[in-house]
Amino acid sequence: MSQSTIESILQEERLFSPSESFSETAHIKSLEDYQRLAERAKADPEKFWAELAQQELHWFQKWDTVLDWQPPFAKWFVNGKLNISYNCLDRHLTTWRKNKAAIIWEGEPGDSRTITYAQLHREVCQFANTLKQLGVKKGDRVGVYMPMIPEAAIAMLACARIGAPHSVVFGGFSAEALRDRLIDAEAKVVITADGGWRKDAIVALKPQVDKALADGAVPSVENVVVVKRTAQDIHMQPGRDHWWHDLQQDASPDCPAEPMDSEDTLFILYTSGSTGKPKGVVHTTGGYNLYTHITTKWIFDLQDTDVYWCTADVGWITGHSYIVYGPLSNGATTLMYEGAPRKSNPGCFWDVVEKYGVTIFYTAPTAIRAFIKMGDHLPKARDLSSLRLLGTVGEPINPEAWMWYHKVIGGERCPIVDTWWQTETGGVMITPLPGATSTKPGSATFPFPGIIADVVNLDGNPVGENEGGYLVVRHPWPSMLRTVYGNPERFRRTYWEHIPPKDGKYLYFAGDGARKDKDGYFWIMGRVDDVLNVSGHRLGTMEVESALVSHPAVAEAAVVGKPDDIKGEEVVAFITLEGNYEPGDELAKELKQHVVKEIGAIARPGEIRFSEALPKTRSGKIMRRLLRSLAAGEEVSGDTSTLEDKSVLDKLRGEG
Ligand code: 7RM
Repeated sequence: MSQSTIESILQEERLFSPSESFSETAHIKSLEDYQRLAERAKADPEKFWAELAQQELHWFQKWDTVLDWQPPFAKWFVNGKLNISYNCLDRHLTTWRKNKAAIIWEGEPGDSRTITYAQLHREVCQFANTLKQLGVKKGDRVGVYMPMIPEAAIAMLACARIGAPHSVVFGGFSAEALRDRLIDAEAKVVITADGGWRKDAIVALKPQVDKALADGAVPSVENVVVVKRTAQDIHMQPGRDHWWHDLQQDASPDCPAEPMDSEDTLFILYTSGSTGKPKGVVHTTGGYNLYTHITTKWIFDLQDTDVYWCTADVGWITGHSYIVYGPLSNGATTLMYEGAPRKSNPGCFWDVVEKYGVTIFYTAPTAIRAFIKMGDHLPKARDLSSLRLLGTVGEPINPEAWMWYHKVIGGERCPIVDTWWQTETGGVMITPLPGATSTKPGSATFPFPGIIADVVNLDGNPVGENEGGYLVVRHPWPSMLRTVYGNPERFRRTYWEHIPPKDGKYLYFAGDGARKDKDGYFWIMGRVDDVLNVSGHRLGTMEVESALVSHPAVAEAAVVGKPDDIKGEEVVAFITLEGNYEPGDELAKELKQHVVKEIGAIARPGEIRFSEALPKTRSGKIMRRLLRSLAAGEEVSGDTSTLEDKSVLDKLRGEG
């Protein structure tokens, strides 16, 4: 965050209270209601979660222990048996929701589809049988590399139905990134599409899968299932590749949901950290089902008449928890949109809101900032009066963007829920409850009932009012990650030992900086590690650096984030070259393209700066703090006494 943003946030005093009419019908109606819940949960967390699990979910068999906590390893609802696909589908079929729209899909260009719960159930069962036909068994991992089409949700639910953990890889990731993830997860099958629509163009997905699997690079993959979406020519490898529609045609719609153990893995989702390759975050069945269910219900105040739209991609955790599992578990209507705002159609989001009468809209601050720039005339030309609740996620929202969202999109009548959470937390952790919480622009407000969050120093002691510190969680929660796939030590080190445990008390370290104000409101300041947040997407500086040094011209690379008005942060790479290469625009372009090839377009550096040397400490560590200041065009301040060669700084500034 820039200094000016921090200052404006520190002065933020405005308070927005929920309207009486909103609170009246809300699930959680008042601050007192919230406090009562939070206190009850704090006094006896296990009882609190057990009661909700009993009320809100269908269990084939009840658990015998609510929580088994062997820090840092947690088991929730031990020996309970359930199936999240059953909770998202089957249980609604015996109610009036049978013929309610489960998924409204708005595709590109001009396609659309509405799928009722009964229809979705049938398709999921068929695809579950298809997977079985391909030899997928309980416990086998399935890779999903899809555009934003209903088949992505169908594939996920079908995997869940037979107990095969899915690992969804965002369709914007490159073949190389896909391959790394498929190898790590040892996926047996990959589900993909021929292509997808991205800003008026077709992006090839199947050819990326072919590239990822080439030369037997992922020996575990036996079959590839391909949805025909864009219908361009693609290569189908006999014996390995199958068309979705061919397989579905022969599949029986009868497939009972497999009773899963509460702690059976539901999915693995890769996310960037500050070191090494992306981590496979493991989520299990029971706790994740409960937590995404109840957070969706209370935070978005879901009512049966709502048309709920989360603009994320299913390739991210937000898509998993708040497009697919949370809404469907509640029997809601969830909207899936394949498009994205672009020059040729800058008002497309508002067209979708108007067309379907969207009532709840959940998006990222980066999108809001882009809309501000595109102009108020776009939303103002549409009827947005159906909206009753707005949400944001992915990065801190600056108060200006919050106010614009409130006024121009929400017509000053919609509460805004600024939801803080992570891939690792599975569901939203710090958030307003819209009928209860008075909001302050830029603050995620308070922890969800049952979540004991705090701001501490590196000794684990709480910091003072308005003092910056590290955001932690003090007690396990149902949807917490259970481990890093194949690497429990990394799980322990990264999240639970960063702040050394004292007297057997473990703190979950989120990697974010935060402060609490005089009223106890949480203000999230952003990452404190080497993780960037570019347009709400997490990116490890090391990942981008590894991509860069894999290019023959690059001797050394240091990547930092530079504040950006729209994207939040932009990737800036400082590069030293191998002796026989010359810096120049051509090479800079080539290096940017190289990063796109290695990771994907989301990681493309906005700027490449060539340098003869990088600023390092005497022990050889790159001083990113200095590079960040340089990238932001700020005066390099603070302590430079550990800098090994002071002339490097002058050279980087262009004064050498
Ligand atoms: C859901 C998601 C997680 C990181 C997290 C934060 C940042 C997310 C907010 C936020 C401030 C928010 N998962 N973050 N939400 N920062 N206010 N409301 O984004 O794993 O991809 O990223 O995103 O830094 O650690 S994620």
